[in-house]
Amino acid sequence: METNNPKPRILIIYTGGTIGMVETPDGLQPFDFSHLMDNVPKVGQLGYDIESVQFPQPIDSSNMNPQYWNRIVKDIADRYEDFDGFVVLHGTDTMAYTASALSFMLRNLTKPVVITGSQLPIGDTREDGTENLISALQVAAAKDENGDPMIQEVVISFQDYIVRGCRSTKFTSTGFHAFKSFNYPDLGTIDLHIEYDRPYLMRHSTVLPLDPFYSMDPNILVLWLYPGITEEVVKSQLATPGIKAVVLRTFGAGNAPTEQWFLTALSEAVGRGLIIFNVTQCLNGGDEQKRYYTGDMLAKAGVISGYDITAEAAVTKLMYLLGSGLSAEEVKHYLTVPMVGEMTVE
Ligand code: ASN
Repeated sequence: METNNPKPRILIIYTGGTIGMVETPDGLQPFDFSHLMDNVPKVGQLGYDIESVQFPQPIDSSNMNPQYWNRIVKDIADRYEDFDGFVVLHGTDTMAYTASALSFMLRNLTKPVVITGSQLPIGDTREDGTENLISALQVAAAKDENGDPMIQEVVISFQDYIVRGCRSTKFTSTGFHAFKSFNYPDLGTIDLHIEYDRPYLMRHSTVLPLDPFYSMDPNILVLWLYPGITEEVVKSQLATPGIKAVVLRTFGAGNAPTEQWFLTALSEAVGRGLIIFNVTQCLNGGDEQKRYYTGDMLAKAGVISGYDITAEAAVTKLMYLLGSGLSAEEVKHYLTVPMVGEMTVE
């Protein structure tokens, strides 16, 4: 894993988002990342070997989808051996979904994949993009005392924090500190120095060849509960044609109404083969399906606990498992097992 080249080699993948925009006579436009040094000359001061690739049409991340994830995965897989680390520049709106998706799709990843973006365009007078980009490059280049990559997983590096990708959530649309990991400690802090919180970093006992995955199955439904939700709404959503799994956004410690029509609708859906995954609406904490009678009723109806998983990781984990050609029983089994550090099972 050590390289003879003393200069860190980093590949930047520019997908779009606010970060890559500059003011032009026609307003804010994405800039050409092959001219990165002209637009962000400070990057040159790092002294790294940097190459970049970009989406032909940079996107607002609200348009992110599994085809675009495939493209990012392919860009990394095709050049995996050529670089020490990868920086993905991405809009903030769906960054936590992409960070979660890539965590599952980049199987056997042992190099840093650092995702960042910004809240203000890099071309604005007052902006957060330059600092986020430089920090992300430094995180992607960091080595430990053995010469191994400090980061060996997908992370989001944003403003003052480095967080595990599959634990991240965008929690403010205006603040510069836009991402948080509510249920897992930060992996590092970015202030005068970049400090890593070693016990929480992903480490691998074996280094296997990267095994990219390209078959995410988007046939899932997110059902958000609220007091007063009607039988018609629940039943019609659970009858959505083609869906194979449901992320059920429940209350508190994984609770839901105990009205008979609701429990019957769920157990009938489970009986038809739908996989129902219980993910709390709370940002912090998680499901304890057995704690309250209301949660226990869900377990009895065949609903699987998501513990403290984020909604972003739940959605992408289901897409990954459903796309893997597993049996329903195998999918249900893997939902209860942390695969890439996405949840804590006591
Ligand atoms: N709408 C933008 C995006 O997600 C927001 C941003 O990047 N700050 O692409």
